[in-house]
Amino acid sequence: MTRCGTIVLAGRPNVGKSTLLNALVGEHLAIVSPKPQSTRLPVVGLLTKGDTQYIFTDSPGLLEPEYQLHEAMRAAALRAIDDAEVIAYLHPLTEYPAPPLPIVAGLKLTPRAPIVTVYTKSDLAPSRPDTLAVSAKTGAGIESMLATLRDRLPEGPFHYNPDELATQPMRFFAAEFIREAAFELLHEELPYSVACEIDEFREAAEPVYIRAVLYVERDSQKGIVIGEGGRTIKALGAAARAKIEALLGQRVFLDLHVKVLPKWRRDEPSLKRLGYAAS
Ligand SMILES: Nc1nc2c(ncn2[C@@H]2O[C@H](COP(=O)(O)OP(=O)(O)O)[C@@H](O)[C@H]2O)c(=O)[nH]1
Ligand SMILES: [Mg+2]
Repeated sequence: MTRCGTIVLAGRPNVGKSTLLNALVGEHLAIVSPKPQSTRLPVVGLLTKGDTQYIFTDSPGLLEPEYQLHEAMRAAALRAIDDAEVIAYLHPLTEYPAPPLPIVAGLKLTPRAPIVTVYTKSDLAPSRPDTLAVSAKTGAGIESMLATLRDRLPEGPFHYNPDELATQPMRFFAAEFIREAAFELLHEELPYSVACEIDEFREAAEPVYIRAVLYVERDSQKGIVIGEGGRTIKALGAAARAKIEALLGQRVFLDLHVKVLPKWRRDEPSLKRLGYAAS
């Protein structure tokens, strides 16, 4: 009998959830940044190995909301925890021991699903007996993490074709990779004011044609994103295009524009329009 089920990667911001999702799936799906709170929406990654299909969900970090975007991110993370069949609770090994998840997450009730505590970034700390520890950097511990999760997954048929790695459409990843490039190339708080919308995605074109709008919150930010003589937006577009091409396996023409959507992080209609808040 095969096994198949959903596993949410949950934990505080910056513990390595997105990096681990990518390592598990073997493909760069979830955006990663040294800056915390880069993940805004759950990203699903699939791994089919032998008789088991793992449906992993990367989730936004559990945090105290400071503004409406944060509230939407926290709600998405809590929904992902509620929906999962197994909770992989990630915490850095350098900060052993992990406080209980309900405390970290501010949950009123203990979640229904079994919780597996997984220590991350094991390459940065000495190993400890009797702890499940992984390094997404070196791959250490991943096999034993998979074995532990497998035991907790329900028996049942696969939900997806074993060759599939992702469930979300390419335009979702295109928008995410533009944001990832913004996290790499823009400084300080500016990446947090960046959102992205795909206006057009012509997959049949050669190269694939994508028209995207990068939104910021203020005019002054627009100037910085464009940069002197358009230098910054050009570099950002090139970095994002390379990421999209790597996942798509095809050449891409990225037509990238910058616009101001005033205070979108605190504006419910804007959050809905950008797909961050449930409509
Ligand atoms: N040394 C080390 N760094 C890691 C590891 N996993 C993630 N990181 C780094 O930790 C930072 C946050 O990672 P990210 O996956 O974005 O964390 P998230 O906010 O929990 O999704 C990034 O700079 C990663 O490169 C790991 O296994 N080892
Ligand atoms: Mg993340």
